[in-house]
Amino acid sequence: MSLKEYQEHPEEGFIEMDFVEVPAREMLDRANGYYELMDKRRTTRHFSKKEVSRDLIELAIRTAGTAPSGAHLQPWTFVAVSDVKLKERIRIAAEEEERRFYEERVPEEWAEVLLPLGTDQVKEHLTDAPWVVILFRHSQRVRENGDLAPTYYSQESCGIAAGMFISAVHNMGLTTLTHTPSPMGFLRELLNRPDHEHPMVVMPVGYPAEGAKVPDITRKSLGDISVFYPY
Ligand code: IYR
Repeated sequence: MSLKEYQEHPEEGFIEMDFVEVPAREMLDRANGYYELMDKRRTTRHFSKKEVSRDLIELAIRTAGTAPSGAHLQPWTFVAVSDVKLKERIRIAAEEEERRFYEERVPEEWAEVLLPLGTDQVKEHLTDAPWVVILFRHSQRVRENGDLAPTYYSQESCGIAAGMFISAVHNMGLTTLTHTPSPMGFLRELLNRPDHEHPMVVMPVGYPAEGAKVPDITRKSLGDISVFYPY
């Protein structure tokens, strides 16, 4: 519908919401079940080479694509790579950036909080994981007349979509890692994306390697991450 049509018949753009009420007695069980599922999610950097079908990756991306977004512009492209050669090229370029980061650029106060996570410039996950999914954020959109116009809240929108991708991957019984090589502009060239798309996060997806390790860290308590009124 055009802007003018919307202004004249604003109700025409709306349909009935499809909302199925969950019985109150089931709500707590469902809430608990989801919390317990998500609380088992851990980030490992050690992936198995075991294959994962494309169907599963498509479903994780579809789930991420249900995220709310600023003005419903859906300002994201998920580039899913299983091509071995392309994953190798991504790894080589990412490791080059990371080497500079760890050897030259990392400030002490950043190094201090990375230490417990055991990260370094070696990025095996980029070639071990059967899939590497790169989320590109659109800072602009193409209007019907071909002009570029801004998107709104694209950082927030893509952050939400990434979160939904992560929970979808965990729910299907696989694991993913949010990797942010910095700077990561090389991904736009390597993956042929246009100038208004910005690589935001690299997410290898697969099975954890046998005996995969995770850092021995804890999560903040509810009291530490929330405030309720009234107490
Ligand atoms: N990009 C680097 C450094 C890094 C930064 C943060 I913030 C992390 O949570 C983890 C790593 C890397 O990927 O190693």
